[in-house]
Amino acid sequence: MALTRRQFIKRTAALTAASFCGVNLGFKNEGISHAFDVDKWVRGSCRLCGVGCRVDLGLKNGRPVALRGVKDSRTNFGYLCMKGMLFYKLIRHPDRLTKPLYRARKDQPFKEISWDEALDIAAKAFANSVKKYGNNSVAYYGSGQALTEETYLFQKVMRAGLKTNNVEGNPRLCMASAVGGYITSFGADEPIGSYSDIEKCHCFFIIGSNTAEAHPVLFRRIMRRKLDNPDKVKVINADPRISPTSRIADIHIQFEPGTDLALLNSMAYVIIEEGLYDKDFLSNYATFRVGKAKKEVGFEVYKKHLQAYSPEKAAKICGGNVTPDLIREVARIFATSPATMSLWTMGINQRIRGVWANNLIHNLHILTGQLCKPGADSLSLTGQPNACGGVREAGGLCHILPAHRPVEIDKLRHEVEDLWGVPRGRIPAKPGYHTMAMFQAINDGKIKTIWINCTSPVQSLPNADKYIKGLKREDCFIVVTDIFPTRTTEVANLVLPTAFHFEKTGVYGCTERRSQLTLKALDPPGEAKPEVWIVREWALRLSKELNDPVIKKCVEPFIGKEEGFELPKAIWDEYTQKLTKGRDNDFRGATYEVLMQMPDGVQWPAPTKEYALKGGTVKKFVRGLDPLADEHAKDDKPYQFYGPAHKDRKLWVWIRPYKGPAEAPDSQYPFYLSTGRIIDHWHTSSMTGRIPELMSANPYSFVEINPEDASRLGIKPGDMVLVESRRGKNLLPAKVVEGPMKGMVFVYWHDQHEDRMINRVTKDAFDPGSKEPEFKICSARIKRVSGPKPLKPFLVNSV
Ligand SMILES: Nc1nc2c(c(=O)[nH]1)N[C@H]1C(S)=C(S)[C@@H](COP(=O)(O)OP(=O)(O)OC[C@H]3O[C@@H](n4cnc5c(=O)[nH]c(N)nc54)[C@H](O)[C@@H]3O)O[C@H]1N2
Ligand SMILES: Nc1nc2c(c(=O)[nH]1)N[C@H]1C(S)=C(S)[C@@H](COP(=O)(O)OP(=O)(O)OC[C@H]3O[C@@H](n4cnc5c(=O)[nH]c(N)nc54)[C@H](O)[C@@H]3O)O[C@H]1N2
Ligand code: SF4
Ligand SMILES: [Mo]
Repeated sequence: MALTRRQFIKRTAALTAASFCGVNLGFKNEGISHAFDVDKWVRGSCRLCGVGCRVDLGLKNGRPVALRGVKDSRTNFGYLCMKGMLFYKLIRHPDRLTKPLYRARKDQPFKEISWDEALDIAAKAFANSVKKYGNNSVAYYGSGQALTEETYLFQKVMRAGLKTNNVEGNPRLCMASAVGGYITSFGADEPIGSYSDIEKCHCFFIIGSNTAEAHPVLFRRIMRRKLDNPDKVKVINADPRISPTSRIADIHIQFEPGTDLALLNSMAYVIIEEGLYDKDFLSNYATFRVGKAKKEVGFEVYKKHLQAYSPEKAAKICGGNVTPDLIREVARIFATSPATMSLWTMGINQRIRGVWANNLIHNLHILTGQLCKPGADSLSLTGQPNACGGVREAGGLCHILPAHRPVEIDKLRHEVEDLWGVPRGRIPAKPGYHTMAMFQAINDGKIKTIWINCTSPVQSLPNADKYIKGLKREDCFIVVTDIFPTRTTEVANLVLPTAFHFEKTGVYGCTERRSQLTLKALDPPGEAKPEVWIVREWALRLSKELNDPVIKKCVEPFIGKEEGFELPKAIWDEYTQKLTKGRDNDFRGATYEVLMQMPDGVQWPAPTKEYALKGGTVKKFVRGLDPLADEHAKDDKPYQFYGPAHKDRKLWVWIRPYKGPAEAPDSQYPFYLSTGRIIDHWHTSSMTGRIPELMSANPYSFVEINPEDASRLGIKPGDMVLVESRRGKNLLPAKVVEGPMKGMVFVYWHDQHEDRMINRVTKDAFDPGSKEPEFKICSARIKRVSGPKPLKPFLVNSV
């Protein structure tokens, strides 16, 4: 789909109007601040997406009244999207949880209890499970939205205190495939480059990402780059669905869900066939690999593998609008542009071949040398504000300890035990349950007590009904820490109210290795408490219950610290000064003191204070730009790939064959069902559903259907449609739109109403490597049930 320039500008203008507010181009921050009647501004980060926009919260008589973007921030330059402008309304929201609530049985009503009682109950529940069923009967399930200090402390107490690696979180549903891709392709997690490559990029390859709605401010930067240089800059969008992102694309590649592995291999085929690869880059920095044993093979073997993906063959696999010529064209643009940047999110990660799809994108960058130079990068966009900082870096998944240390490596595990001052052998050598295995273990009665923090798995897990059964078991004790009632508080025994963003201090680390501090601006409502206080107090009681001084030892450095600032600061100091020392995310320079001086935080690695005060590292692995590349240099080459997972210090080009989705359409369930996001809502809508401006824009979810399919099935806009899979069904209003390709429907997953919770329909198959579920593809059938019906928005509003 090639757009004319006029069409392009028209669509872009419409999109801009719809997607943004508070874009104060040309004003100074002082100008903006005068527009609001506030007493003071407190600096922090946006609570919502992984872009990591920098904000100031405005207070008037101690109440939050406004948010503004920070003009000096190199992330958002003062821009904010609508959600980012409005989340301050949650801070004093009347639905906030304000008291600890408890019920011994899930069929009883909750009653209010004191913190003393609540912490005792939580400690006894975990201690009793451990005594009766062993250390693997307890678990923590956390979030890429928890502060780094929170995730770090939870996982420390679980691993070294309770001797279990059952530490997981929602990034498993989200970024796990990207982690797997970075480690296997580059030897180190997280992107090499930064957002600042956008302003130097000539070809944007956006695949499986609806950047316009999911990363709106970043999309704004991409759009401006394109608008300012309409001929010089090309945008290629690859997605089975036309989304608002496609509207700035010169080329939109539309293919059957799951077939992009064939497309990416075919682009590599063209690059090699036409000699568009960078021979010097390859011979200096790359090797070719295959299989589980990561066997090194020659270029010829790789070329032979690609024979199955000639454009003619791949176009047949891909379907949609994919032709051999289209594949050749995009491969040429990708390879020959002065600087190419790939951007992707869940269309790539949430797949049973998510890691492979990531590898195949990296392959294209390695083959063409579109890496490390200005404007070129293979940049996976992170969804949540702290999936990188808190979970990927600080030890929030069952197989990784803080600072990118795999649990299974004895030397690294012992290093952590020594740094924590706990006996060697305290942390088990075996990774714990990954997310899907963890919830299966609850179904099977193996996990008896779980702490769920800052996430709502009842709504966000695939094939949810299957796992809700387990969560409802009376023999599984569930502690939930949240700020609002949710579908998950409905299955809890103990609900603990926590402080929200700006009611506590701590760090978020976004997509581009950038960590930013948010300062406490006001007290939490009622008796809500910061998580770091809750974990410390719980651990002290747990230590007594189990008569185990090592548990106390885990929180000893933090005893007596004031919870609003001193406590998170002490945790951050321990993590950065001790745990990141000598690691690829060495962050000793980024102290609270430094972070407080920076308008937009620091990018790791940043080993010293002086270096951190300059902002940190914009490009990893590049000599002169990355202090660790200089420190670890083994020769005089400009790039030094010192990532801990590749001892050969090379980038790996992978042989990864095409494999389709776990469940493809058939005669009974003839449609592809995919799910995702809308600009105004955040995930389960527990937050955005409570902001009237956002809720009235999208009061309920709907199903997008291609006009051809709709007309064939007699479905008109607004009609009620049954969307059904082998697992469950939803009843949703139809939106007939030139969005999903023919044979595909797309459903938004924010709605909490039981008829519109699409995870009752999705499939829980997952990638064997990353264990990330395939939210993006399953098969379904659709049927018109009635004409339009008035629908009421729904939120769980009590516990
Ligand atoms: N407004 C808003 N923004 C958010 C969030 C939110 O809830 N709301 N959540 C944040 C989080 S945690 C995340 S992870 C990100 C997610 O950000 P995105 O991944 O950009 O958003 P999604 O809507 O989940 O899916 C993106 C696209 O994947 C496409 N897709 C489906 N199947 C395939 C396929 O087989 N191949 C390819 N190439 N593409 C496919 C879909 O058509 C869809 O357009 O958003 C973050 N930002
Ligand atoms: N069908 C489908 N399902 C999906 C996806 C998809 O694309 N399709 N995407 C998946 C992805 S990528 C993700 S990341 C997950 C996200 O799924 P979830 O993490 O389950 O969704 P959220 O609504 O972000 O849940 C965050 C919770 O934290 C609470 N909260 C807010 N602030 C705080 C705080 O300071 N402390 C505490 N303790 N709680 C707080 C909120 O009220 C909310 O209940 O969903 C996954 N599920
Ligand atoms: S783009 Fe993301 S980080 Fe920026 S204001 Fe919007 S939700 Fe917040
Ligand atoms: Mo996510």
